Amino acid sequence: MATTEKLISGQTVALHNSRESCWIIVHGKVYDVTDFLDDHPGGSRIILKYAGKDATAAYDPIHPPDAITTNLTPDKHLGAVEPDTVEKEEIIITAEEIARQKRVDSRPPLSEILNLHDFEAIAKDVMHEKAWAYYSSAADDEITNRENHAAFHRIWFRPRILRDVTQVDWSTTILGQKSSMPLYITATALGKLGHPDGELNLTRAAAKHGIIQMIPTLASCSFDEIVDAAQPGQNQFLQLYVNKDRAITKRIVEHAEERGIKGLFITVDAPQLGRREKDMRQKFEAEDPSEVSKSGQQSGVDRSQGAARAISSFIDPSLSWADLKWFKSITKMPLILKGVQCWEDALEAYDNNMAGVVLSNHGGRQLDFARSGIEILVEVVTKLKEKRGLTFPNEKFQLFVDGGVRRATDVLKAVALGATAVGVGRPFLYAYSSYGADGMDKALQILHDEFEMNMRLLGARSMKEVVPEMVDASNIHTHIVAVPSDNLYESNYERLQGARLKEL
Ligand code: 173
Repeated sequence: MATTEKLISGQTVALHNSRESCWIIVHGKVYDVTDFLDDHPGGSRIILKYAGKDATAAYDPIHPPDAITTNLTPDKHLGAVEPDTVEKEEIIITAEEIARQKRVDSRPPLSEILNLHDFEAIAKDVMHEKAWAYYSSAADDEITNRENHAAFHRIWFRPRILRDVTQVDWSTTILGQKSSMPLYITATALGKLGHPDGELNLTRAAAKHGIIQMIPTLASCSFDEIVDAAQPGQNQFLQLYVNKDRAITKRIVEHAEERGIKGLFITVDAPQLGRREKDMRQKFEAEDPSEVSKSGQQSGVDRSQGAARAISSFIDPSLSWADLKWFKSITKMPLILKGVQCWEDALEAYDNNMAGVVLSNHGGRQLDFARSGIEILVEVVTKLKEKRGLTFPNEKFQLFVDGGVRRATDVLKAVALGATAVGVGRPFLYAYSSYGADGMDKALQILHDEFEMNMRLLGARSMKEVVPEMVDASNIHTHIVAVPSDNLYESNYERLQGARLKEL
């Protein structure tokens, strides 16, 4: 049934530009958000900035397209804006933005990008400052963030020789689904901060390269957009933040199952979001200083908490083991706990009939000094063998690791130690944030090339041949040598100078 939508002129919208009556335009539709102002998780000020105006450009990176329609009752959907009646905002291009554009134009060609670290280096220079701060930030002193990568340096290879490695095959099966590599794209929020196509860059590259994408609860694109963008036969997982309102969670889970999602990864390491100070400082400095009182307190909502904290208040901190039965009752999808950090909880997950666990500290963004996933893997494999006689990799109870992965060798170390696959998050964000879809394509090609070479050099012709005897992880629990330097200390104190020659 065709409905004739009410047309409203841009001039009329512009009259509703105050706290008393606040209308905004998003994707050509007019909404009355007056009563919603104080409920907006990101605070009212940011909405009021766009009162009477088109807010689409600011709205898009932070919200899935349907966030506004699902949060406002139908009576607040006022109609469509009459085309060409909205006064164009004067776009002020700052000196900073001009400088950034120059850096974008100076990117080396993709052919010169040799590894995943290269994307990170370029992304740091070409991304919008806030986007970089959000993606790259981690909790507190960022010790765990660095440890995630450093921990792989404590594992060394014991390659085998003379095995005819003409043919090598690094494909595998993850939760019963084929994958061209023993890795998957893990969930990361707010994909459009880095590129206007957001998570769809990941969906498309995953299709091309035959790997699985985990769709985040807090994607910038809507869940359906991401599923619709998949090719026939392409498999996707879903990461789930459990809502305080379980009816909402139930709807999400049932819908995901209907749409063919092959695994539900329930995030269990974020009952409260960690303090990512780089992100917080960014947002704080971006505020209008005149709004900050002498005590440093701002009026109303505390906006100094960064992007993620602002939109995470729906996550249920009361989630507990007792809830797992309920999840079992509402879905047949394999259930995986994402964010397990010790063998005791891995064992509990196994005893609760989970299909697996992700040994992860959330990219170092939650509890600082949490151990790396790869370190946890070693104790989980040992203890689950001891307590339940399990051997790994194990089809019935799969172990995944994420955090710090930058090379195929990192992945191979995890597989050798018993992981089915590893999750890769930030490196893919950096790949598409710096070079769009082509960057993501290149990142996966680099990994394929690294796998091919490293499988040959290891003497493993298939994933089955990547075995514990191929690695020496005897130092994995030793943190003494790997605690990274203390950034704050080093920037506050000057280095002592040694003896120097007099000026000549
Ligand atoms: O790590 C994150 O930033 C994250 O998981 C998150 C959680 C809630 C809202 C936005 C991001």
